[in-house]
Amino acid sequence: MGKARQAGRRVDLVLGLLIVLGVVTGVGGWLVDADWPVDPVQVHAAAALAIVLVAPWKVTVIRRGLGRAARAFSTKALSLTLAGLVIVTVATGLIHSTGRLEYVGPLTLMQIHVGAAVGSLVAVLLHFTGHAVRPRRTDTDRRALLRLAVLGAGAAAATVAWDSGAAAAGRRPTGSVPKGELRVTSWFDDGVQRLDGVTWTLRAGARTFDLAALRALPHERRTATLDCTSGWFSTQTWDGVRLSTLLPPGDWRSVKVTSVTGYTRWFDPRADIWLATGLNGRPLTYGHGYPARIVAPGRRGFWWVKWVTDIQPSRRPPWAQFPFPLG
Ligand SMILES: Nc1nc2c(c(=O)[nH]1)N[C@H]1C(S)=C(S)[C@@H](COP(=O)(O)O)O[C@H]1N2
Ligand SMILES: [Mo]
Repeated sequence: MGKARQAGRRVDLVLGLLIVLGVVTGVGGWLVDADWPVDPVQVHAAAALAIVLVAPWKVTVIRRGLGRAARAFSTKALSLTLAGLVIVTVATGLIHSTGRLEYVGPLTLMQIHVGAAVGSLVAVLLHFTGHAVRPRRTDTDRRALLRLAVLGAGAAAATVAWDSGAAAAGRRPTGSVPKGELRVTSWFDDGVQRLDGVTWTLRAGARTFDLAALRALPHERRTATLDCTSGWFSTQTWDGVRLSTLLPPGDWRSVKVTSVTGYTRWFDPRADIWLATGLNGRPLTYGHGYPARIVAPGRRGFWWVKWVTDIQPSRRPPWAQFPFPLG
């Protein structure tokens, strides 16, 4: 095998691994709760910047490949598609971290980022099944390992530089940037519900509350930070009732909380979870979950179920649910 081809294989292998690392740490960054002592987003950024550092070599490899008449058109098209998707993924991720841009047309930057990342992963899999780049023993000689170490150090240095220079100040370990106000956000396609406070009812176990009855329960005020996986967080003051007040812990494994839209999460009955009716001293707005929504301090935004209508004991342990909402 020629030297050039081997160099190309190594660049491909490293890029493939970096893309996988990026996806794993990206999903990891969505799963971490606020107070976990890990910071996958830092590794996520380092993987992205390592891709940028390797890019010049990849450009050379791609040029050479495109020039080769023997390569099928479909292979070339796939390579270029993959390159384009990776560029979009890395660019949207880095731009997001600056906190300067949220929307591109109707899409959030994070939607584009995740969409392009999923596309990249699919293209990587097709690429490697198309012309399998299997690691060989000779790929891991001392020189290759040394280069890998240099790349790692370069990526770490670039991450520190990016963090202190370009990235928005005050980001959380989840990568989210600070916002003064909550953004009305849905996990997937739940539209804003405009519920009628007169006819709305809450079922909690065997009991049923109307809004007046819920409001008559002793409320407590607390400050909590909502940290959305779309990459922002905001700290606000909430008025609410503990879940354990509405449904005293009993002989069940979780508390199932359901929205009028069917959006559902299961909580540990002993966890610090609230049903809020007020935000900053006022009733909730429709967009933020009127008449009642979950406040889950320390949990990512997708746990904060809005437009709650049902709170029921469940035999399902809280860990036995999909990590992200399906509804
Ligand atoms: N019923 C329902 N509740 C929901 C969602 C949803 O799509 N449907 N989105 C969640 C997500 S992803 C976030 S970040 C928060 C956003 O709360 P906000 O719109 O009050 O800022 O609501 C959560 N609660
Ligand atoms: Mo979210």
